[in-house]
Amino acid sequence: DAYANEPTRHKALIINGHKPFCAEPPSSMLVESFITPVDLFYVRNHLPVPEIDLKDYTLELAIEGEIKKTLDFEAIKKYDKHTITAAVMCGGNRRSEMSKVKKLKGINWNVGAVGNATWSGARLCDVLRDLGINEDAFNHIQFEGYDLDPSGAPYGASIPIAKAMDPRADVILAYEMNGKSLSRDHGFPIRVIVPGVVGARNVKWLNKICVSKQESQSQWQQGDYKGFSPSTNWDNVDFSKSPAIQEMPVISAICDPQDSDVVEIKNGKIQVKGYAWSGGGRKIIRVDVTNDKGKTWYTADLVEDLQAKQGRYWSWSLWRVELPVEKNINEIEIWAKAVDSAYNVQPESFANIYNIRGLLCNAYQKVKIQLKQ
Ligand code: MTE
Ligand code: MO
Repeated sequence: DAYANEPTRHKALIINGHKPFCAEPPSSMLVESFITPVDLFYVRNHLPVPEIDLKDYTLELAIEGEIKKTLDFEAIKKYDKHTITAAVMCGGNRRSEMSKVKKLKGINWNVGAVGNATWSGARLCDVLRDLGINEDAFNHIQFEGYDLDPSGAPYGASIPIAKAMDPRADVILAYEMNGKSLSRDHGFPIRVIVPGVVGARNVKWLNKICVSKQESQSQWQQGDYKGFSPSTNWDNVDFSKSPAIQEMPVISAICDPQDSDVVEIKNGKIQVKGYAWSGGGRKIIRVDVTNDKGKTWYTADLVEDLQAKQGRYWSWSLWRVELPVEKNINEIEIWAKAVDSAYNVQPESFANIYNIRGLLCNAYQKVKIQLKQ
């Protein structure tokens, strides 16, 4: 059994898949802290967790498949240490809401396939600069993990070379998460953090970096993690016609209360909490919340990364708002929508963004709750 040696996990995690292991924290715990504790950070594995001994660890650097250099762990640590705070979000986060529109394929994530952490490591641009490549002669930087499928093929993904080479894009080869060595589930000893980009490109257990004219040819870059029209189905889908997801769109979620919770009214108000995030370093500038289907919108208070620089807002924002509720009403529906620094707004309904893989699930969240007078 390739899964015989998996790490132990926090008991509070809600398990969406055992082999490979996929799990998310309960939504109310998710918004308790701006920095997500490592053991409550969602886990999305596609394959068994590899067992890596630090003294045997190597990272290969290749150009068009030809290995140019091999770094051990110490060699990576010699590079300047760079620390960022960044959210990582699965492309399928909130899929369970989209699946109510129509059947789709994918893990049934609630709102918890996201976490916010500090990551420290070497900048990818520093490591690549030492390879002495001509940036204009290539297009993509491919990554491979140590985790292998039954045929021996590794997990793989790629990002555009411009993102990889830009020092302000903050792409790092991370060896620390929240100030400690990476845990096995989150990529020990080294993973790539590509802030502002879909989780799938943040390759864990990094084994190889390849500079190439081409994107990664892996299943996860070519035949998955792509968006389609709501009318595309499994009979007419052509994966070669859609670009691989990189930067994520603006999204928010209501985490506390959750659908069908019973909530106590205090001084005529209820408290609502959640998170909001956008890809590409775009800051969340506002979160609007309504409890009368959009007749009245209340602006939430934000907790945000005050150190982040413009265009490099990789962290999520937490938000909270007190909503006034009328007397003698037993049930209300709460909606939330976020606005990012490019004034991108979330779409209202899932019906018009439905796609067969259940990705990019960023419609307004709508939760119905019961009120206790
Ligand atoms: N890297 C490897 N090597 N293997 C994987 O299965 N899953 C990807 C990405 N990197 C994956 C990987 C996906 S789809 C996501 S959403 C994130 O890792 C999840 O990161 P986490 O488990 O640390 O939260
Ligand atoms: Mo993912």
